[in-house]
Amino acid sequence: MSAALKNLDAYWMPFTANRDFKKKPRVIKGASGHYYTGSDGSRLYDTFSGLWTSGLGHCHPKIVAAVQKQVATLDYCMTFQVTNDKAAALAEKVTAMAPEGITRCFFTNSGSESVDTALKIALGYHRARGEGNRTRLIGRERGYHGVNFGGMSVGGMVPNRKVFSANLIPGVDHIRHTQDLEHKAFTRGQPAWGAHLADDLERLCALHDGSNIAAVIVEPVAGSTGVLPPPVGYLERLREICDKHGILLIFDEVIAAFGRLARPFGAQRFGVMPDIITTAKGLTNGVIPMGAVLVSDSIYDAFMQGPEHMIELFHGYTYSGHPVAAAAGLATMGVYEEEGTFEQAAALEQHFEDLLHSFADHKHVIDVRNFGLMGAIEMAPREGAPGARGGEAHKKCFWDEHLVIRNGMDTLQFSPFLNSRPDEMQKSFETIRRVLDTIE
Ligand code: PXG
Ligand code: PLP
Repeated sequence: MSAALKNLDAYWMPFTANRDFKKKPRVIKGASGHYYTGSDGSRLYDTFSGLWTSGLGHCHPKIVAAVQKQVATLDYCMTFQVTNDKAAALAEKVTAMAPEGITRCFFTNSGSESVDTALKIALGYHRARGEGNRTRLIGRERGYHGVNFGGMSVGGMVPNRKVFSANLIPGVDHIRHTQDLEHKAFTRGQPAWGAHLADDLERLCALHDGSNIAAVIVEPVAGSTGVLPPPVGYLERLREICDKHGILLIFDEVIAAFGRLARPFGAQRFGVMPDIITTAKGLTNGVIPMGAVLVSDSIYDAFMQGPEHMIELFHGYTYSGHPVAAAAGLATMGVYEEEGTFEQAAALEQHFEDLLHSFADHKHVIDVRNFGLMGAIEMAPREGAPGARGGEAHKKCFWDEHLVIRNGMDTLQFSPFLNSRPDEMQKSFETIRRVLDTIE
């Protein structure tokens, strides 16, 4: 074992079973294209594009070069009352790719920060327009909006909320989730059943009076809780109800944006326009942490009042619009365009869907879901040991098959590269099948 690996004691790992992990650590020391290099020198295929982050593959030469150049040109400058050329250029680029009407861009460093920023913008917007009574925020069960207090509160991941239950922000409610094995197990793409589940928002509008609600936040396709594509007509219905009650609709596109749904933004794929979009991950291909919140002119304009020398929104991060992150973002957008990445992603969808759904007959599998290049295979939990099957699959893939897969409990999630090779994609699923066959 190398010196670094002997010293894992100091390292408190995020979202990891630390004690179990440290008995036999899985450590990556390099990457190139679609493969990682393990600490033992092994080559591992990555079925998750990092953590939904790296759709172009790892260490893309154009992004690497842009970062190297930027870090030697302008490593940092504050973006409060000063800014840098790269942040300004990236804001222009990203809003040009956004759905019509989405015209302004606020930078953060992560999805969690994007979500908390978006919630604050929504509250500030209503107050600026004289509707300060609109304070309530609505999320959805099984939603994931990061781990900061705002995002955790509107989120619907039970284990993430449990310990902090008494400290979640007040004034938050949740509409019900859209998962239902009885009505839509093994659906390919968007389920036909379930548009009516959006009417749960009307229930909350009736309970609180819609005039007290500031915003509704949903992922267009729920990602972290096991890939839940929206039922046909569901997002349209949410939009309608929000319009009826004057509520802002926030799409959390931390996963969905930048090609995962074969468009710059998920909103464009579904043809449903939110008022605010949160992003991160694919904004820089995961190379440098960065997020962005995109809003319409009307939201931005609502803040632009009062004395001109005064700050309009008392919010921002030390690293908002970091020049090296912005350079990575600009290079990433350049590659998406030059390589036709979103078209490549579209062309892979059918193959991906077929491979996923070939698991429908497997003895452990109780559901398969997919949309765009997001997919999930859900296994039944082992009696008395939920999560054990998924965990075992993950470890076997890593150690025995040199394959990095992602499991949330017993659901295997897939986020293939937007430029995957069809044969490698196929091989990875053949391997997973072999592994599932060996698991009790
Ligand atoms: N919103 C959404 C929709 C996300 O998917 C976040 C916010 C938070 O982003 P940061 O950058 O703060 O992590 C995310 C992040 C998984 C998994 O296994 C997904 C995420 C994070 C961790 C695990 O699917 N998504
Ligand atoms: N804590 C302290 C003491 C700080 O000075 C700052 C920023 O200046 C923060 C927290 C917030 O850090 P960031 O802007 O990186 O989110």
